[in-house]
Amino acid sequence: MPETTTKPRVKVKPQTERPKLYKVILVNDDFTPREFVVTVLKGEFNLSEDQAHRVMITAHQRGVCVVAVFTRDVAETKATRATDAGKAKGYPLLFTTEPEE
Ligand code: TYC
Repeated sequence: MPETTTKPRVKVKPQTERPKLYKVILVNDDFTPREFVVTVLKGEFNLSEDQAHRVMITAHQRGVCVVAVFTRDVAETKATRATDAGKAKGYPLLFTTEPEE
């Protein structure tokens, strides 16, 4: 009689769970100069002049624009630093964060 072996039916959780990602969102306002928004986008998010200009114009026309996605800590730190850069100049420039679905 051949011996039978049974495999244990155990689901193994993947060892490397992907961290949840967060969007950094640029919010339009009526006061911050366009060129300043572009400067902040380039400085804090390493966007090129062209990318920064497109993001700024999209927020200007539609109200908001996703700048980039990061892990939670990085997204919150960058959004805070970018918002503070506007505050330091007396502008109401606002960056928020939101979890990705
Ligand atoms: N709406 C601003 C202006 O006309 C420019 C601007 C664009 C401000 C995008 C904020 O997120 C923003 N000066």
